Amino acid sequence: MTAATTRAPGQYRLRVQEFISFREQGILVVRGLVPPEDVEELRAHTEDVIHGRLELPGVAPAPVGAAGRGHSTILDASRLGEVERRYVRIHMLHRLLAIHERFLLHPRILDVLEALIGPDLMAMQTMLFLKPPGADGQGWHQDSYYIPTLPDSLCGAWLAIDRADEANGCMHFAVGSQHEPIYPDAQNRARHYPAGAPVDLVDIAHASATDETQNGLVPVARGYADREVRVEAEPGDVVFFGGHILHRSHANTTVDRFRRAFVGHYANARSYTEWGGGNAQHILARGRTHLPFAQPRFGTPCAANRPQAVPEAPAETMMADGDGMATAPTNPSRLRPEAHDHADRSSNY
Ligand SMILES: O=C(O)CCC(=O)C(=O)O
Repeated sequence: MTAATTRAPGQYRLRVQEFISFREQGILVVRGLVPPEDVEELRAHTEDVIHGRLELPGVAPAPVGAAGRGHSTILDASRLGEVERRYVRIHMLHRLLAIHERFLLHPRILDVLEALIGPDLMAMQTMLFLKPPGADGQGWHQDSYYIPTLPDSLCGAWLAIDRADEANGCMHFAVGSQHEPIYPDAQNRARHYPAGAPVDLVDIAHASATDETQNGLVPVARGYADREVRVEAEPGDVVFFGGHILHRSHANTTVDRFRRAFVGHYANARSYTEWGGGNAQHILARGRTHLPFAQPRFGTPCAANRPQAVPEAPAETMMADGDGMATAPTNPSRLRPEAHDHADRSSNY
């Protein structure tokens, strides 16, 4: 997959039942969403990271030979070196490496997000999970706790690079908990609820801790104990999940299998955020917005670098006419199909 190629297998059109399922379950698993050749490119890239063949800007280089040589993903556990342990998870590489930007803006992933939280999409964050054999998991947490957007429209897209199952630490979700508020800690309550939290909302501490005696979300998660689902995934499957749903993953207990995944986080581009440098640092992936946005640093085609992606004028006040209903469209260009980024979807990449 390169910025210039167009081999994406076409637009993914969400079905109504999938939309309903996302709302009811809090997650949506789209099997085989990313084509095998794209997953293979990403897998090969992670091999370069694991084996220290790629210098990551700003990240200390891997010790020579730390991960052995060769291209196999099946590594003898005794050869797992510092590099794999250090790189359980790497954040925000889309700001440093073109391949991460392209996967953050993968059109098939954006197709689904557009229907779930769009139409206007802001691409905010990436995480590359390597999760080698023996690596720890992550305890119960809510992603919007870390990445607040107002209004809150955060959605994660978790792309399996390897097969993920219970043994190597697949994702678990507490179905139903997508309706929970965000449980803040005492320090960040105002970030989530600037105008006041629900009166009985308790502060929690140590979200994400794998130690259940420490993680303040454990009592909340217990309320969903009979609805915890384990999501096994094959390479190319993508799990979409909203920012409120409680989720976790267990340790990778295998001795010979990585559990690699690429995760992007997105919000509706009309949500305000101060996270990650604010809206001006996040890429307009689809649609338009009245808020500032960033260009993709490596030129991956998306809404931000289409000619129509000038910052939108502030919305005109809705005027009531004779029947009391709104009148003029706030911005006529929004109504012209050719002015929207779907018009030339085939040239997405
Ligand atoms: O992949 C994992 O193990 C955890 C991922 C996760 O919790 C997230 O993306 O929010």
